[in-house]
Amino acid sequence: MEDLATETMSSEEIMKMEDKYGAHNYHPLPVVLSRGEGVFVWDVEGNKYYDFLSAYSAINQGHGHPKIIDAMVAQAQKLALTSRAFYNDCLGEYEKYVTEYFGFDKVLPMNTGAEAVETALKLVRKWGYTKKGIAENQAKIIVCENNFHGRTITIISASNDPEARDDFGPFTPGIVSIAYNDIDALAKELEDPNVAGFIVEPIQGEAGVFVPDEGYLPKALAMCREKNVLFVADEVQTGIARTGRLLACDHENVKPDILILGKAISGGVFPVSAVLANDDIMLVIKPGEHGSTFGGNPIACKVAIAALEVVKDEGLAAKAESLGQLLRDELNKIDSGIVTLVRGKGLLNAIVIKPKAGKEAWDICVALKENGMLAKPTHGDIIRFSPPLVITEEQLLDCVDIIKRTLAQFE
Ligand code: IF1
Repeated sequence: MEDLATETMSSEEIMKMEDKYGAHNYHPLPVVLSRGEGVFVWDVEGNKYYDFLSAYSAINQGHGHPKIIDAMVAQAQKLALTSRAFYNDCLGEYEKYVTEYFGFDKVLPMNTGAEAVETALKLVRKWGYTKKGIAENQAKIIVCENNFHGRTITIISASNDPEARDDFGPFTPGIVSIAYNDIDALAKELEDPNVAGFIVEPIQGEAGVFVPDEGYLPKALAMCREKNVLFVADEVQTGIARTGRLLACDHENVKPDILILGKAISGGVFPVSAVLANDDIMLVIKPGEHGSTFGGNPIACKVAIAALEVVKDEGLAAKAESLGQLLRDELNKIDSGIVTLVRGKGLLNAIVIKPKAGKEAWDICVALKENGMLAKPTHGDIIRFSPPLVITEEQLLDCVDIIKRTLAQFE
């Protein structure tokens, strides 16, 4: 077996090794990271970068937060996994903590965002049949166009993105897609008595940080309540203080029937996701009807408690609110012929790029990397800017300067 030690391998060699041995299901930016601390990451050659992606808002608390790492290491050395075949001394403590933290009766612990979304979809259907009285196998769930809820077969059945769907059919039935931010489209579909739930991202991240009109979410919630349809908020990306409030739904005091969390609920150090709901919904799932090997494992429980404590202790929601406003103000001052739009909420932001001389968002991200900052394009012409929420004002302004200098290279 050839020596696979990567300590002395170059970025180039490591990228080649991944290409040879790994599935080609991603097209990463050409940078090989080996260390992270706070808002910074370093590549194998020792180059330092600002992380302006935060693993798609999973690292809101910054890389290697000591409180979270210590919680993970301590529990790992004690008891890592029991499965749910037995009780353990971490899960109940975590369940109490997280349900009180977000204001719901119960939590169903899972691992990835997609698993939590699938869990929510199963809850909606089961509630539809056993509580709303929908006829067997007739339950419908309303989703929004240009959504991103994960990559399982049922979730891509709800997607209108050809890249997500092509050649993965046949698809799960019972899903109706409507335009995002279109309250009339929702009203029309809610006339169908077989609708059990409406799942929505309070801000559509992957679509390019689409913030819906003021009032859209509260109206949607009211209409769902009137039609006895469950309102499900997918806050996997927008939750955990990212948009300037603990939850993006909090901006307009929208309390979903089912709340889906993931990513930064663990500070990005361990896969943790969660579905929260009150008893009248959560208790429709009986013992043995749903779960997962690692769901609610002791390490996940301790890591999530620590990660959520950091959010409160360090006032990360307020920081995201003020620094996000500063970032948008500064980006809007940049006089650039290739930036057509700046949008976002809190520290979930994006710029829309008008390709010029054959250069597009990808080329700008490669240039940003050369200038010491990592960001990733989405859908060709959008660059997402979502640094860890622990970034300081000075560091943020330094990043604005990097963005300015980089954009100037393409004028
Ligand atoms: C990748 C996108 C973002 C999510 C929402 C559920 C999930 C996600 C709102 C599923 C996950 C991640 C997946 C990640 C890239 C990233 C992403 F570009 F894919 F669309 F953030 F916008 N709901 N989003 O954003 O959670 O199963 O991944 O834990 O697939 O590379 P997951």
